[in-house]
Amino acid sequence: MLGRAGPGVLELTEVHRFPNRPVRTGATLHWDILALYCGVLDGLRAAAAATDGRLAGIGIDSWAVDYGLLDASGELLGNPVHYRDDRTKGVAERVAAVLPAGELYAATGLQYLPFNTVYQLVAADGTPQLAAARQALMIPDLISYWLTGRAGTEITNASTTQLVDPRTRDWSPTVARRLGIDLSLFPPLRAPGDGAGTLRPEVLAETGLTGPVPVIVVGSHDTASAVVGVPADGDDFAYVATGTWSLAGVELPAPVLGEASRRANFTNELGVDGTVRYLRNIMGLWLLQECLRSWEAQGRSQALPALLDAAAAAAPLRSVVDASDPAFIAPGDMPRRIAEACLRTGQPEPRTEAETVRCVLDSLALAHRQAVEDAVRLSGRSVSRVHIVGGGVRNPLLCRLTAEATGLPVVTGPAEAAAFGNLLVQARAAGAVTGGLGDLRALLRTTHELRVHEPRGASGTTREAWDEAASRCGRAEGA
Ligand code: LRH
Repeated sequence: MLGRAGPGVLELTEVHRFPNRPVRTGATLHWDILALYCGVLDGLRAAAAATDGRLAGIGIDSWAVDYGLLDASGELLGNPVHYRDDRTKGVAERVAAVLPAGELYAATGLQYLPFNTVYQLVAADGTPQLAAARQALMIPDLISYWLTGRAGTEITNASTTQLVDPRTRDWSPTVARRLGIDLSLFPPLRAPGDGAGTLRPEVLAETGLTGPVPVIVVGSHDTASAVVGVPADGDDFAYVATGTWSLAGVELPAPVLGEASRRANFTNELGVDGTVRYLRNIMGLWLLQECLRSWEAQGRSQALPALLDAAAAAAPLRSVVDASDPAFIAPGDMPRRIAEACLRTGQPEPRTEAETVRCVLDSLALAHRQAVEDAVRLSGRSVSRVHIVGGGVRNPLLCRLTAEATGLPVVTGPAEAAAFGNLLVQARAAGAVTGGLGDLRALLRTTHELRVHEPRGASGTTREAWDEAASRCGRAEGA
């Protein structure tokens, strides 16, 4: 994404897009990190062509929790393992035997997800690769290292390792020591707005950019950047950052760490400008993406808009599943797993593709509602509206259902919130714009058109109907 920002100006242009295709070798699911880096270089080449080679900055964000290991000479040791790989199966139980879940939560405030970095590192314990590793770099930090030759650990992404104390915004040496994790693997912490070095001469030569080009630290966890890109006014809002995942919650000045919060499986991820994202990770549009992939493989693919129209016409809330259920994390045959979850909870299985899509979207809307209500209850923050940002903005049925389920107005846009959040933080560091998150969001509001879905209930659903549906999907509380 090529961005332009200044007083009254905030624009993004997509100059290059490339696929991100995980690769399984043997039993292990990997990220194809060199293909991704290649895509980044192609993107920089396209940006150079569009700007006469001049860029004021580069900011990098990506999904969280995953990392690459480097050896003593700074070479990558193998492809990073994908968080959807099942190497962490059973690891949480082993960890809990050493550090009870309540203590781990009190120290880190992170929701239990089987793939949190801490579980991945424990799963990797004893492997030759980890033994040879001298440095661990989170994915955006790895890309930044290759671009600049300088290593650091960006704090918003570091907070998803479950090795950071959200009160001190620093590593938790106690957690690391008790789990036998060597924190010196991670280079020093850095924060959004810091400098991360400049592009290496080789990168300038390969991309046609003219140096020096600074790499600027942004909220390198994509969700941190996406929440900067929520165009909210004031603080009485909840957000749902939708894409492969739905991240639904509120923005707070400090973490909420009690046992009630742990049992509700709420997370305290660190945000830009000292904020905390108090949210729940919900499986998100991954459920739909995987259904589409299965149907395509069976030669039954349909255009998404037609499928969404058919889903809109299908009966509401016929069957719902728990969209936070770890049973849906791994790839493969999602329609079958959804049907099984419906049958397991005594509900009719979806009969058609449209019914399956309706089940997925009703379930996501229900999960959004539960997360928003739990966030309000547990944090005490009052909320007058819900902002939906990210790819789900392009799914009007999901946005409408979320308005109906929450009973709150839903403001949608931008779809590229993470890229806008990334751009805004860079622009501020470069002096092109000034102010706090409120000022950055005001710039977004004044330069973009937003859409509002009122909670009128076009499906004819009532609050009671959503309550009744919630009682059917068998959501297990806590870890
Ligand atoms: C969204 C996201 C989310 C994480 C998951 C691994 O892209 O970063 O916030 O939990 O990926």
